Amino acid sequence: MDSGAELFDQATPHGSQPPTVPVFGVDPYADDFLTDPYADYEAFRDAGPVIRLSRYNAYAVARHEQVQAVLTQPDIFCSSAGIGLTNFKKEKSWRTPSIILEADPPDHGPKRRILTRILSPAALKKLREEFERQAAFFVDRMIEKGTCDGIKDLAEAYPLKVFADAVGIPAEGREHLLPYGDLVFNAFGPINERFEKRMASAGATMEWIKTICSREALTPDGFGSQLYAAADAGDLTEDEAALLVRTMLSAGLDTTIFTLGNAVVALARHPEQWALLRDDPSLARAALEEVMRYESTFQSFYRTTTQPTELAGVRIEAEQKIWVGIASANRDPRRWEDPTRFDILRRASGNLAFGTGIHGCVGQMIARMEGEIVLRTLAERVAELVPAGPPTIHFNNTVRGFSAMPLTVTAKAS
Ligand code: OVM
Repeated sequence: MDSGAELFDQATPHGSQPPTVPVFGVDPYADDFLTDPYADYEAFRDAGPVIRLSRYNAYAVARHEQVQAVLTQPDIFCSSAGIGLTNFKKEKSWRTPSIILEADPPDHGPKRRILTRILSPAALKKLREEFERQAAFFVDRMIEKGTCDGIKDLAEAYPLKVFADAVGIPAEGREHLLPYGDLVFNAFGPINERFEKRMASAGATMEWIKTICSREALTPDGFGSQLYAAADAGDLTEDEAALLVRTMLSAGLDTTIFTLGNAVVALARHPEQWALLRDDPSLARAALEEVMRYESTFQSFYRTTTQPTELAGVRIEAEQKIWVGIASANRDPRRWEDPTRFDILRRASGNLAFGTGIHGCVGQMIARMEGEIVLRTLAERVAELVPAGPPTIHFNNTVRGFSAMPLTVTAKAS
């Protein structure tokens, strides 16, 4: 899909600004848009630094420069009105707002610092060996099967084991984690049919999430219990500890699962890139970074203006939702050479897949650790990684990924 812009006179009493903002009527949440959004992103970027999405009464930024500008001015482009289309100042959210993601300074910082500490390099170092052991287990199981599903057998199985264990939630009930995440990420778009359909069948999932975030439900050694320890130290209330456990379960699974899946799909579809990685497993870090640039899991979300402002010469009123095109920024030719090429040897750092600024992903080190370990383990143990059928896309308003990727894998000679 690729639909051109109409020109639109900015409705303003003041007149001291460029006369037009390009307007797009396309629905960026329609199945056919989500199937392959990249041509539309290109049209968004080429139309101008700031455009309008008329269907959602929102502004939009799709170029790297403006995405970065919006994310690094949280006082003007705030998060406390919600990062979906729902404006929390006017409408009620489907759940209690997150006290970190959907918060601004000065509330945001103290919560952020607690998560930064719990997810510190020293804390992650203690987990590395077990994460490596689990990666070897899942990759070896794929090799034994020969024909397997790169999504179910690896991309989903791995974080559902290692990250959920690290948070300290029981094994029982983990099947609720993906349906919950699907709701969370659908809600960062419009409250559309896709969201409503998932919500209609989510009763038991919502109950389970609530239970699992409580002190009693968590193992004594995980991240969750450390949040309750922060509550005991007086740094959080008990309710806030529960909400930050919820944040870990909301933010830490679908994101890494879809990213691992996007890595498997990209490598299976680009045999010459897979060969580079397989022949040099130390490229795992770089390959992960390029996957995040090329097929960004977190495609888009919103900020809300707190005051009238100007962005790239375009005046924007207060209380306006702005669509922030992360995945589009990561393919902006103004920033990247040959951006549609998947190239694990390029310098992909500087991509905005983890966001940037004060809300930049606080879990990015554990996410990178999972990704790097899985890709390195594949490279060390697998010779052939070949599609055995097409991937199945998973439709979500915010995250891009796949629900199946049939593969044939063979072992490396040892
Ligand atoms: C949260 C939350 C949920 C989803 C994602 C996220 C990427 C945070 O509930 O705080 O960060």
